[in-house]
Amino acid sequence: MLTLYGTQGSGSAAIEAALAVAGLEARLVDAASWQPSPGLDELKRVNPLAQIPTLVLADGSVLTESAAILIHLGLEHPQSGLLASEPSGRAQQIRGLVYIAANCYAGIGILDYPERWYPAPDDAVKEAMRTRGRARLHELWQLFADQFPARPWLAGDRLGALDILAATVSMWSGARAALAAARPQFAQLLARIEADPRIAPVWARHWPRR
Ligand SMILES: N[C@@H](CCC(=O)N[C@@H](CS)C(=O)NCC(=O)O)C(=O)O
Repeated sequence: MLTLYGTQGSGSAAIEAALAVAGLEARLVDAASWQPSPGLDELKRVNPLAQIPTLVLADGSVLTESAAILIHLGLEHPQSGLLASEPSGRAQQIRGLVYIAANCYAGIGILDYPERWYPAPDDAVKEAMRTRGRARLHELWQLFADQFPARPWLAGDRLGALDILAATVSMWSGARAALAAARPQFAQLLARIEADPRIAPVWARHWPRR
């Protein structure tokens, strides 16, 4: 049995969506570093960073990092279409997954926790980091949209891991509104991904008021 640590509105939505696409089940443990809970105590024992998503595999090994989890699921379940079987397309999908994790997701971590990156920031510093950080994040998304074409999905002829991670990480820090204005076709693609019958129920649980 797989165990997935996560909480509503977080990056664990991406892994829940990927599990749904692959037809896999997991024990879900509600846990997040920002809300004390028995689940958080359990999460800290398997992932000292206490970040979500964290997935514990059937053999007890711990997988962190959204891109790594998605790549693992895609490789383990080739019939899911999470990753392309054709090497050149798959290489671009892995590139896109790492792009989102390394650039966009990491940037959001700085926006959410400026005090981890700047010693005792006062309100002015926090505001300056937030304003410039959001603008930088939106630039990073636009560069992503320009470089990763949908044919008709980011993962090729089937909706896959890259679609799922793009749809998840773009939910935060105003990225969707910025993309709707600057890259409307890409924003429409994100809407199509969310509307997929395997993804829509996951989104309804994580973002019920949209
Ligand atoms: N590098 C990780 C980042 C995961 C991450 O930042 N998750 C957020 C929730 S969406 C988190 O747990 N933040 C809490 C913290 O950093 O204390 C990944 O790609 O999965």
